Amino acid sequence: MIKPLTLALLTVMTLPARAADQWAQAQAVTVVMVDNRFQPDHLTFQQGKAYELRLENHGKDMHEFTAPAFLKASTIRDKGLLANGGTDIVIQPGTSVNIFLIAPAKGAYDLVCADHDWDGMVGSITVD
Ligand SMILES: [Cu+2]
Repeated sequence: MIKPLTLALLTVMTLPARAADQWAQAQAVTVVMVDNRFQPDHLTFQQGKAYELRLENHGKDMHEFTAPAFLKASTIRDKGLLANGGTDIVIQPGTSVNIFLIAPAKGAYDLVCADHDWDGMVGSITVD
């Protein structure tokens, strides 16, 4: 028979491994940013699933993945990659940012580039 303390220890030791597993199994999703568009401009995620979101800026201008509601509701592994109070991710020209996240509750979320929404650099996110 396993004593309660042993069981508790086993649980504590198992949790970090399971979290690591979750990130290791993250599905890659790539968004390319050009001047001034998201490609693709619509993203679909599944609630509770882990993703590695790769944001590549192929443009000459800085672009931002501005999705306040989506980013705030998601579980973000590397919160240090978030800018402007957690509302967006800044991608300098010719660089990329990889961010691991777990998709939040089902729904529709806005996506824009805060610098170029005036030029139609907008998109959308759906979580199923
Ligand atoms: Cu932009």
